[in-house]
Amino acid sequence: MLILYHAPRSRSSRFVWLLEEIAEPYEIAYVTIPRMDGGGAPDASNPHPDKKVPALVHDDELVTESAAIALYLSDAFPAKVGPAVGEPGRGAFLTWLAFYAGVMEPAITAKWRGQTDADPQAAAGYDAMERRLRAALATGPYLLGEAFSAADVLVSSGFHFARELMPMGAEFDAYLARIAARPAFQRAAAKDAP
Ligand SMILES: N[C@@H](CCC(=O)N[C@@H](CS)C(=O)NCC(=O)O)C(=O)O
Repeated sequence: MLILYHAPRSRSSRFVWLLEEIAEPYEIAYVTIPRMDGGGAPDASNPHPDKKVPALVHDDELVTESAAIALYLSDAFPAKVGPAVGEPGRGAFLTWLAFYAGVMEPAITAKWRGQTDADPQAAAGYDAMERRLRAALATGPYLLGEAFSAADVLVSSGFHFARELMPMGAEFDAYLARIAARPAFQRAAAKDAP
């Protein structure tokens, strides 16, 4: 049994999408979280140790942290959303998952806090992120080339969540259009709608 603990319009939304891409049976357990507007509250039914989302439970195994969940699902359902150990592209796949968590999230947060305007180190971090994304998507169509993967779910979700904080340009617009055309993305968006 695969259960996603999910709060709509949050970091767990992308896992509705990833699970739709995987197309294996899953359940969504809706939980509340504290929201930026002061609404919401931690939910006692959420197994996440910090009551955050996403949290995934698979056959009694709890996985938290978006990059870990993406890798767990990719490995649990081989040949669907990422290369397995020993397959070509595995190195790039792991790199993008870690890049999302270790480079993109901090860079986006720095931009949101206005630190990229005031702190040269924060600005350099953001610029480095932008360069890597631009270079990858100049060849595309996806981060791993022809093959769509869970890395695209994480990386593109940064754009969907806060487009104004992300780099602008034709290669990004084309990438997001390709993503938006995916049936699994559309099914997930409908499920996540208010
Ligand atoms: N690093 C975690 C971050 C999870 C996270 O911060 N989720 C937010 C929703 S977007 C949350 O649950 N916030 C509620 C809280 O902080 O209590 C991940 O990527 O999975």
